[in-house]
Amino acid sequence: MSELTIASTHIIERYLSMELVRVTERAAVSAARLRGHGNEKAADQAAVDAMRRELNRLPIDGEIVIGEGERDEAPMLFIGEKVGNRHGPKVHIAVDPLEGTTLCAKDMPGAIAVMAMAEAGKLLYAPDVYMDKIAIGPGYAQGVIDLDASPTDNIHAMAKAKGVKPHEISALVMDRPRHAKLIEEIRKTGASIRLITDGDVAGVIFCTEPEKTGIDIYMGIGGAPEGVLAAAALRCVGGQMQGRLILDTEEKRVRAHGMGVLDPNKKYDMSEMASGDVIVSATGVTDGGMLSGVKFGKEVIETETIVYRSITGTVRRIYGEHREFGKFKLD
Ligand code: VTB
Repeated sequence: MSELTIASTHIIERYLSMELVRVTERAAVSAARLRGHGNEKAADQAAVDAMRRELNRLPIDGEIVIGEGERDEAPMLFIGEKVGNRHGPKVHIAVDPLEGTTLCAKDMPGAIAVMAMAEAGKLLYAPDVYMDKIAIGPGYAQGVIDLDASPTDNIHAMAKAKGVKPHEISALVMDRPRHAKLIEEIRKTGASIRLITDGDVAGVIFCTEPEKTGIDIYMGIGGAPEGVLAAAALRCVGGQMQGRLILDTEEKRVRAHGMGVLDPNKKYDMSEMASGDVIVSATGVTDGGMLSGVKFGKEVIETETIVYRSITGTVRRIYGEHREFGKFKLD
C-alpha cells in the first residue's frame, strides 16, 4: 500500500469535495425536472442557473476556465467568470452543468452534471472547439497508446498490453459521420465498437473500469471542454489520455492563442490538461452506465454522485436522499 504525504499548503481543502457534490446535485436535479421534454436549451439553462447559484455560495476565489462558452455567447458560467464568495483559495473551475443536453431532452441514458476544480493555473484553458482524443484506463505501461499512431496500431498495442487478441478489445467512439473512417479501420482490426450518441466525458471514464463497462479504449473527436473534464477525472484514478485541439480555422487559432494556446498543433497529455490537486464531481441526470439518474419521490429526491480527488486517488459514490425540497428552488 502506498503512503501519501500531502503538503497542506499545496492542496485544495478536502471539505470542498463535499461542496462540489452539492453543486452537481443541484444542477442535476434542476435539469432532471425537464428530462424528456424535448427542450435542450431549457434543461441546460436550469442546470446552469442552479450550478451558478451554488458555486457562488462556496468559500472560494474561483474562476471558470471551461464553461458555457466565451463571454459574448454565454451570459452565465462563461469562461473568465469569477465565482465563489471570494473568501477562500484561488481555484480554477471547469463546468459542464448538463453534459448531454440531447440525452436529457430525450430522456436517454448518460446525461450528467459535472465539474472539476483545481488550483489556479492547473486546468487547460481550452476554447469550445473539438478535440481529437484517445484514452485508456489504469494498469498499462506509459506510452501504450499514441494519438499520432494509426487506429490499427493503437488497437494492436492495446491488445498486446492487455494480453489478448485485437478482437477481444472494445473501443468506444461517438456515432458521427466524421468517424466513418475511424470506425471502418477499428472494425478491420477485429475489435468491437460501442457507439454513443453523446456524452463522451463518461465515455472516457468508462475505460477506467473495463471489467464493468466492457470498454478498453476511447477514440475519436468530441468537445474540448469535455476532454479536459475527462482528463481531470482520469488523473484521479490513473489511466492515459492525449488530446489535440482542432483549430481548423484562422478564427479558432486566434481565439485559442488569446487563451494561451501558442502551438495550435500541440498534443496534450492528460496531466497537461489537468494537473495538481484536482477534484471532480458528477451527478447523474438520466440513468446511465456510470450513474443513476435523479429519482423524484413524494417525500424524497434521490441522487447519485461520484466524486474523485487526484491527490489521494479517492473515489466516493454518494447516494443522496433529499427531504428538504426548498433548496432546489432558485430564489
Ligand atoms: C461533443 C461531446 C459531448 O456533444 O462535444 C458533442 O464531447 C458535440 O459534438 O459529450 P457534435 O457537434 O458532434 O454533436 C456531446 O456529445 C454532449 O455535449
